[in-house]
Amino acid sequence: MTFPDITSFIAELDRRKELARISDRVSPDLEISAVIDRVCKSPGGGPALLFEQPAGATMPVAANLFGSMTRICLALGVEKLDELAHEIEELTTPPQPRGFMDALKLMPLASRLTDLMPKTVKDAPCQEVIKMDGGLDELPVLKTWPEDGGPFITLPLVITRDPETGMRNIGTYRMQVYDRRTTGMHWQRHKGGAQHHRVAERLGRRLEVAVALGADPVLIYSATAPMPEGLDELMLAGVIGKRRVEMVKCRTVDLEVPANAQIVLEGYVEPGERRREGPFGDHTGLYSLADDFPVFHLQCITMRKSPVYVTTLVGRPPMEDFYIGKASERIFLPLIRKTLPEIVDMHFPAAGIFHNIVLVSIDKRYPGHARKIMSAFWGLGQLMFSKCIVVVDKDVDVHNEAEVAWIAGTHVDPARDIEITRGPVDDLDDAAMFPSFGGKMGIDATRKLPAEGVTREFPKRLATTEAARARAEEIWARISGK
Ligand SMILES: Cc1cc2nc3c(=O)[nH]c(=O)nc-3n(C[C@H](O)[C@H](O)[C@H](O)COP(=O)(O)O)c2cc1C
Ligand SMILES: [Mn+2]
Repeated sequence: MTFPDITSFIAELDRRKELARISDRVSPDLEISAVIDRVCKSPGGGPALLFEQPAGATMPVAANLFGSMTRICLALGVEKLDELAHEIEELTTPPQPRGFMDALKLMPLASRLTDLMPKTVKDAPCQEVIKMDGGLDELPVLKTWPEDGGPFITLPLVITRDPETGMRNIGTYRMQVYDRRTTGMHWQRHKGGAQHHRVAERLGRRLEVAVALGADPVLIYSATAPMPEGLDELMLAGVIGKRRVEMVKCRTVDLEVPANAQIVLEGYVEPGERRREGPFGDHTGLYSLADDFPVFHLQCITMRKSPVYVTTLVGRPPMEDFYIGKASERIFLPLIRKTLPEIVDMHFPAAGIFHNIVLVSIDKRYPGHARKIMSAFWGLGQLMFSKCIVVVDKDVDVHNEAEVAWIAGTHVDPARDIEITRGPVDDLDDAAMFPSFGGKMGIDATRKLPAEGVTREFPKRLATTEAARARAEEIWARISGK
């Protein structure tokens, strides 16, 4: 089961005692963020938070809604994230028909796919109230860290269309509030929104933008997912949510927004316009430096009668975005395996903020195989940002970071097993030689083959006999009182 909107999700979290309600008048200026940070740093990620009456605000603020394994699973309608991986695997691996009757059996698959397409509705909760002269001062936007350039909307669904092809994109890009009608638009150069803006600028045209705040959990997740360019995030939402996403036409721009959103900002980005954005306390745990970014001009706000402002805090890991990223790690693994079937598993440790540390296990089949995987990642969608990739054999559990460290330490000769290259890096990587262009490292921690020039004998791993192990378990059960 997935949730029709964010309020039903919040109600379910409440029922499951996964929500802490805070009635104190906590300030959106640093205080709410400090509370979120404290909660995220508690074991397991702490509860979801509902600030019922933030100081100076006319609506409640919800945060850390997805910030635990339990809640990200609940949000996406599964017990374990791997269930989603299985579904996606099934959906993307159509059985091979051997004849007409077999082919007929495939029909349900086709109808399942059309069942997932978004559909347009006329009446939408997100348009209960329409404010043509509405301003961002109505929203309890958080200033998150002391040296932030201002308040930032951190969990928006930014919707644009490619001015030439009409293809839709939805991405989560922070928006710095400059005043009641303008914000920054922090789509980084590699992202879908930035590409649409590039096309619009080439055509010398204004790019219409709609921003949905507080859509349903599956949609909020889907906007953060590293979907290949040109694939609609709403299809992914359809697959995960197992229903068609309902969209409604905006009032002032030629775009559609999720009908179930809490708040919608309609507006546009002008070609050529830039403004200083940042600094911003980022998910690197550092302040991202101020830089020039496009500007979003608000022309209309629509909302529910009693909306909730849904937000997230980024900062030094672990934070809520670790769990959101975990979902992408699991969901995209089967898709990556479509072209790289030798990949057994992968893990992005929280401390590595997704791409700084990437641990991959492979079924090694030939000389240079680990390096092939590194090259593939460096050329594959947002995996291109992978800064340090550690490749291990399939018998290593990549989710056990200590095990990977042990294996890397014992299996790697740095003079031989490290691959250094250069390429595009994440915009937020301030250690890189140049902005968004820098070095990457791959560590081949697999067992080496003679054909890789390693003819020295390599020792076996320690393990006792089955019989001795069974005896040990028996004695352990007794002395540990189990
Ligand atoms: C909480 C959060 C905030 C994010 N902020 C930004 C941002 O400000 N700019 C950006 O380019 N990407 C940001 N991202 C990452 C993008 O949402 C992500 O790369 C997404 O896949 C982009 O989608 P796209 O490929 O359709 O552009 C953020 C992700 C999360 C989870
Ligand atoms: Mn996209």
